[in-house]
Amino acid sequence: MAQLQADRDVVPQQAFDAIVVGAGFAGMYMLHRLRGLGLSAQVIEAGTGVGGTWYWNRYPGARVDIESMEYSFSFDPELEREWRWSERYAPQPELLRYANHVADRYDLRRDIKLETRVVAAAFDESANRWTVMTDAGDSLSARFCIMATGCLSTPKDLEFEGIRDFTGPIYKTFAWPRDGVDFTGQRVGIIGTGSSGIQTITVVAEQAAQLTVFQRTANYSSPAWNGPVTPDDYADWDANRDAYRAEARTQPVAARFNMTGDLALDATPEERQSEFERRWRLGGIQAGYAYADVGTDRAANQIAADFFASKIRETVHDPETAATLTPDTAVYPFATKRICVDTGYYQVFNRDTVSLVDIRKDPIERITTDGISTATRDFAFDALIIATGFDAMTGTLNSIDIRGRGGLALRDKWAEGPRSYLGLCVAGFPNLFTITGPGSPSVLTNMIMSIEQHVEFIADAIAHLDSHQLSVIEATPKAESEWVAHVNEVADTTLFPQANSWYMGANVPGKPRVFLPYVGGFPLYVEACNDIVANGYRGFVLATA
Ligand code: NA7
Repeated sequence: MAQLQADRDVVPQQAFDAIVVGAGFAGMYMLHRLRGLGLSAQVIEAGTGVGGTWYWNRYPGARVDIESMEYSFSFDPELEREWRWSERYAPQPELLRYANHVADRYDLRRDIKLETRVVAAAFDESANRWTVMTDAGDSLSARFCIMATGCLSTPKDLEFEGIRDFTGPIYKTFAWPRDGVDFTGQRVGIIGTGSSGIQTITVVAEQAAQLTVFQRTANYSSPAWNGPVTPDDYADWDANRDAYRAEARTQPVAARFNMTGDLALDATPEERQSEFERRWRLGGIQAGYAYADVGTDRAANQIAADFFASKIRETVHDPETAATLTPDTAVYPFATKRICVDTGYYQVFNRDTVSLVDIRKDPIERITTDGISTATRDFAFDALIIATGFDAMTGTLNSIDIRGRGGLALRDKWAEGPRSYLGLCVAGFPNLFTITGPGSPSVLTNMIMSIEQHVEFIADAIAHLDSHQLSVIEATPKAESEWVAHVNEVADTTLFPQANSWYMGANVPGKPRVFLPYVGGFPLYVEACNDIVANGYRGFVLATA
């Protein structure tokens, strides 16, 4: 804080109504809504372009795991009509083009400062303003500070001994070379079999002379059955758009997964098999959402796990490889780690050029000058790929020195895990908002729908303040505590806490083991937000300067 004050004395401040951190979908829509209120806003973005997740994650095979027509903005029917997705699950380059289209269409770029990272933000209690510092040495002042920093934007540290010794190239899925990489003829090793790893593996396996996959935990993955969006698909979408969007909002995941509430344990084995098969053929993560009790009841969960295991056995020719690729429900229950969506993942392991190493049985000891040494073997590679995931949901917020009342650091307040009201506001941090923050449905939903709902909540809250001559909104400690208790209570009714997942913060050594998103589902969450607003922003203190 002292440093901030000192810097503020020397650098003239630029003043805005709001500063938005991040120019992904959340930051861009936030800017658009703030402008709609007639407010001045500055977006600050570390990348050289807009797009957030889809700007950074350029690895081969990267694509969205919710159907693109649903994973796109709904706030402007004109935007929807003029943009046409080429594939059911759009690849990263197309998603990035969409982000750029949005930036151009709404003339957003003039208020987005690129290649600039926010390093600190402090609330000045005497002025009721935020001072935001960037790595370029700029000091900006605003009434509101809005974090649109994404849920998966800070990669995990590279945890391997000897990683600097490797003499060949090391490619990270979250920071892939812009011009791509050609692995033709190369011996390639890849560590990590989450979504990023799985999508990368399916593409690199087609090029590499030899691909070795180092798997710590087997993941569930289901086929996308990706393909072109046909004129008929669009005719249907255009005719039913409003109904489809409304239907998505009734679903816990905010996408049209047709979750019925039926229980696996109430169905006969034949009924279950037929329902799982039907959803498997629909593609994407639909099969994971066949029955409501899969996420809460161990026996129901095992039934779903067995169905997925049978699909792996059907696909992978070598029984030992199939067994290694099959998740063990004693390690984590089905779907308590995010189910991946793939295009030919398990089939890859039928290639002579692809091999699988189970590093639970044969742990990686170190990276060497020319490859990887496990407990029993030395592997030589021309290139390594790291796909070991992110410090999810809190990593980016904690990497910024955010100070609230009395100079309290957010990272200190969150030392035992994040505390937030609705995943949107933090007690002691007035006029700070976190879009899809911890404690909100966020990553358990169609992110774009959740982003829209948060942005609209924030814009409405600011408009409410302004129209009532108020200047400060702050969550009360009581409302925050009750929300945190509710988030945990709901999580504890599910099997989620039993997994060492990034949802639990358990993928990062030393990170508090807390379930990060809100698992109550999108409709219940929206109802809670609307009820809070209808009751005069219950749980918030609204005040004049
Ligand atoms: P994930 O899903 O966190 O996957 C990371 C993978 O890397 C996973 O298989 C991890 O195994 C593995 N991992 C992580 N650290 C290590 C170490 N130290 N040694 C070996 N293996 C390791 O990240 P992704 O980027 O793939 O996907 C993140 C989300 O982005 C995804 O869920 C979608 O929402 C999009 P583990 O399971 O921890 O044993």
